[in-house]
Amino acid sequence: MAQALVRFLTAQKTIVDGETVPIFAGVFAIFGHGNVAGMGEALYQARETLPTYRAHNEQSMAHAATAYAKAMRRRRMMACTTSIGPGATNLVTAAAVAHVNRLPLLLLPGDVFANRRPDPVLQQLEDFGDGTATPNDAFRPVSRYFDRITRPEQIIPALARAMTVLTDPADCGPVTLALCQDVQAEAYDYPASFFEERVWTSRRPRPDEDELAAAVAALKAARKPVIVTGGGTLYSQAEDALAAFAGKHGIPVGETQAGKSAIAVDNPLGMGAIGVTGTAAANNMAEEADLVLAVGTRLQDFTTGSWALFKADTHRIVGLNTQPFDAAKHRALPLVCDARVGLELLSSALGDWKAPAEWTQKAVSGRQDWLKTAARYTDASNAELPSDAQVIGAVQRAGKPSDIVVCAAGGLPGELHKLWQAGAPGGYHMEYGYSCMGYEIAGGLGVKMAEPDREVIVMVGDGSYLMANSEIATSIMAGAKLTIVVLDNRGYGCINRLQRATGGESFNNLLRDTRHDVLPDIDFAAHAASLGAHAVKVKSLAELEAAVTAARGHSRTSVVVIDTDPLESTDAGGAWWDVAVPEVSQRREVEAAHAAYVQKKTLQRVGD
Ligand SMILES: Cc1ncc(C[n+]2csc(CCOP(=O)(O)OP(=O)(O)O)c2C)c(N)n1
Ligand SMILES: [Mg+2]
Repeated sequence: MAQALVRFLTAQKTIVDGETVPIFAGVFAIFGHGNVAGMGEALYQARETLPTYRAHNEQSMAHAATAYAKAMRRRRMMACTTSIGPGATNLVTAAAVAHVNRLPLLLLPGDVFANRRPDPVLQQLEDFGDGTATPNDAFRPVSRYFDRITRPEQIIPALARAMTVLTDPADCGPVTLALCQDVQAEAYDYPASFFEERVWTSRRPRPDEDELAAAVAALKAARKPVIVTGGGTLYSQAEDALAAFAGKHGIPVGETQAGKSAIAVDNPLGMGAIGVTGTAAANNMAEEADLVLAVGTRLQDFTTGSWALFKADTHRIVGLNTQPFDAAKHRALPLVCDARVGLELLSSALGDWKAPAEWTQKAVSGRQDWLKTAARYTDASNAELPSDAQVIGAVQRAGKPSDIVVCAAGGLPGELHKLWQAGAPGGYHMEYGYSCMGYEIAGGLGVKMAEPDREVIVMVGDGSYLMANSEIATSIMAGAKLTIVVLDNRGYGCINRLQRATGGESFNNLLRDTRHDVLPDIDFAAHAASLGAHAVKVKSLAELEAAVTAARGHSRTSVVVIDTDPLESTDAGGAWWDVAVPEVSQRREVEAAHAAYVQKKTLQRVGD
């Protein structure tokens, strides 16, 4: 069965830039008794056509596979196979990342013996009341499609179903096929048709005529329209259509975390980031907007300012999305279709219609003001303990337009969202659906595998680095060179700031505020060097710029470490975010924060 499964995977193709290529670029594998004999032997046989990569941590390897698919704009993907038990459940968090971010990922964890003869095997949990339950049931809520293969012929319908989910623009997400150990090793006479080559191409659904007409009418009635562009625009490769649409109709564009880099940094209507970590340019327009054209976005709370950002009573949302669930969120007028097709059809139906000139002009000048403001935060400085923003400025000055920055959690995502200037589409790779600490380095590996000719710069806090760094060694093994900038502010800086902002005492976030016998003084450069990386600790922003420039010349992964200020963040721009503050506390600071919170909640739209 495992051999048939692998042979099936090698026969699945897609077309990228006119060339037919395997849709599965490879398999990440960590073997154990749950997969080494079955899947291991199958992957060995196929090693020339379907490369197998050995990683160091199952969660991390699945992050790498997810990042690969995101960087490939969902056109190609990878599979991950693990043993039973801990190897399998180590994948669950990564499955959630792919699920939230709507990214294709094929997970093939080992599972218990279907014949149950040797039960309980090593690492098998026993449920006293349910003979069918295994730890792999934990994948159910974090898989778009979950199946347990208990007979060899079940892979025939299961893999067909898996492929439709993995390649569907609306349903796309992780597929988990839990492979019972004995069944992996069983023989079955599969039909030859099962192994025939199949080419999967991206579907571009066209809109319903009535929905299109309603969206056109809503836009034509708008006086203050804005566009919010999300990851869907990039997956649809609709960035040219978006720029043409915005330009022709004079509509400013705000980008979500997943959507950033779709609009060129010098586009006068590119307002940059929108929402909680948005620019003042984007958020000022959003506050007044009477129509929000939401393209390819899930409208998560960071985008909508927890539903307090769009302040105009009359505002209306048009939800242009391949997924009806997203398209109709918050009473939006749904326009269910592909982003590129939808924008093109909307534009031709709108004809010469343009937003009022003073609205467009307001956007253009708001953008210029913001760029001046942002530069104040990112400019070179001699600061002894620089801010994240100043580090971003230095990395950016050492960068090239083709670079890809990778990040996921901590204070950096907010700072990068506001301040990073993405030089080209796909140049900003942020996992901010699940914002999973530990994604950064592993994700960088996957991005580099997808884009070997572009420089991949991972920006990561000390906390995320410590949570997952072992794929530095994998990146060196795989020749997938990364430049990793570690911002060491000695703790969970952003959560400490959030704690303070919600009235809390600094507690259990920065290392100095923890219960400890010895305050750790971690030598990140020595750690990274021990994994095989070029590693250097720099003492100033100027040294950082030089080290990032030097890293370009290295063929091996580099780690550059800099101490940063845990208390500083960019106070310009931004919007309110709903984080619940206790109603009752013995601390006056919490009571004050709660009173302010209650005030802010009055701005939140209920029922929209
Ligand atoms: C796996 C995981 N655990 C916990 C969190 C909650 N969390 C978000 S940011 C953060 C701190 C990150 O610390 P660091 O990487 O040093 O970045 P900093 O906040 O200092 O910028 C925590 C604990 C998370 N996002 N992911
Ligand atoms: Mg930190």
